[in-house]
Amino acid sequence: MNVMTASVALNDGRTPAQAGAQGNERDAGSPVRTDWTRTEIADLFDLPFDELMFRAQTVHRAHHAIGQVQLCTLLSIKTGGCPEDCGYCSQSASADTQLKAEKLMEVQAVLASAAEAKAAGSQRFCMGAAWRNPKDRDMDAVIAMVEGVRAMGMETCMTLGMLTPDQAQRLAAAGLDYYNHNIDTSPENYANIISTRSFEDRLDTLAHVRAAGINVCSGGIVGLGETRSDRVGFVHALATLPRHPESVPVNALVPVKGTVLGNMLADTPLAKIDDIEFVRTVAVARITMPLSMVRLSAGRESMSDATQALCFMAGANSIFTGDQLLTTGNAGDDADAALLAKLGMTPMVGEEPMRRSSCC
Ligand code: SAM
Ligand code: DTB
Ligand code: SF4
Repeated sequence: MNVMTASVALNDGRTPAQAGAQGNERDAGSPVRTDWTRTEIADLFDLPFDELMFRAQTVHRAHHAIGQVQLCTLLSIKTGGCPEDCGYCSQSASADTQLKAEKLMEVQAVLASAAEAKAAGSQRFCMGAAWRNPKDRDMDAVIAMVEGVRAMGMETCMTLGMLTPDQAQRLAAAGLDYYNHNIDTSPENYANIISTRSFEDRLDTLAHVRAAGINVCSGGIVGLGETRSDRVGFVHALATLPRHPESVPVNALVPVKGTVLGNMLADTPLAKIDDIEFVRTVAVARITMPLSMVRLSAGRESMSDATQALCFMAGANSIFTGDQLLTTGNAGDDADAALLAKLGMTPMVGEEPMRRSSCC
C-alpha cells in the first residue's frame, strides 16, 4: 500500500504516521491513528474551510482512487413495527408515520431484488431490518439471503440491530462481508435521540461483529438538532474505536413527518443542518479515518449537486443508488448518472483500502 508519511501535518505538528506510532500496536507505522483527542477533532472542525478541504483531499488522495465512487444498493427486508424508539426513524412503532409493518421478505424476493441491483451496476447489496435484534428463528432466512447474494458475485451488508456473539459468528460463517450498526451521534447526545438502548449497547454489538471477522460499517446522522460539540464527539467515538470502521456512513437527517425529529424540523425549519457544516463533518471523518470508505448516505435527495460535489471533494467516496433507501426516497439512478457524468466520476473498481491484503 502507498502509505502516506509526511504530507499532512496534525495540529500538534506530528504527521499521522508519527502519531500512529504512538497509537495502538496494530497500526504502528501506518497513518492510522486511534488516539485522536476531542480537542484535535474540534480544531479540525474549526479550520478555515479551504484549509480543511485541502487537508481532507490530501489524505483522500494518498489512499483512495481518485474520481471513483462506490455504488451500494439498499433493500428493506423487514419494514416497520420496530420496538426501538429512535427519534429519527419512520419504522419505529412509537412514531406516528402510518408505515405498514411487514413480515420478513421471502429469500427469493430478496435475491430477485439483488439481481436487479447488480444489473444496474451496484457493487454491494445492503439488507436492512427494522428489528431491535434478530430472533434466532430469523437467522436461517437471513443466512440464506447472504449466501444467495454472495453467489451472485455482489458484496453483502446487513443491518439487523443488536447481535449476540453467536449470531455474529453465524453471519460471518455465511460469508457476510459487512455489518452496519451506527453509533448515530455523540455518546452524550445518545439518550436524547433513543431511550430503548444505550450507546454502550451499540459498542457491544460492534465488538461482536469485529470479533467475528466481519467488516464494520458504522457512522451516524447529522442534523438531529445536535451541537457542533456532538458532531466532534460522534467523529471522536468512531475514530478512537480499536480499529476504524471499514465504512463510515454519514447520513443527513431525512425529516419524516410523525417522527419526533421530523416533527421538530417541521416546527423549526431553521434547525436543518447547514450544508457547509455537513461537508465539514465529512471532511473531518476523512482526515481522522484515512483508510475508511466514507459513504454519503441518507439525505442526498434534497442535497444540491454542488453540496454533493463538495462532499466528494471532502473525501466521501461511496453512495447509495436507486430511488429508495429503506422507507424514504433517494436521488435515483438517472439523477446520479447525470451527477457523476457532470463531475467526470465513475463507479469504483478494485479493493477498498482497508481490505487490501497489505493493509493494517
Ligand atoms: N434497525 C437497524 C439499526 O437501527 O441498526 C437497521 C436499520 S436503521 C434504519 C439504519 C440507520 O439508518 C440508522 O442507524 C440511522 O443512522 C439511519 N436512519 C434511519 N432513519 C433515518 C432518517 N430519517 N434520516 C437519516 N438517517 C436515518
Ligand atoms: C445508513 O447509515 N444509512 C442507510 C443504511 N445505513 C442502512 C439507511 C438510511 C435510512 C434512511 C431512512 C429510510 O429510508 O427509512
Ligand atoms: Fe428500529 Fe433501526 Fe429504526 Fe431504530 S433505526 S427504530 S432500531 S429500524
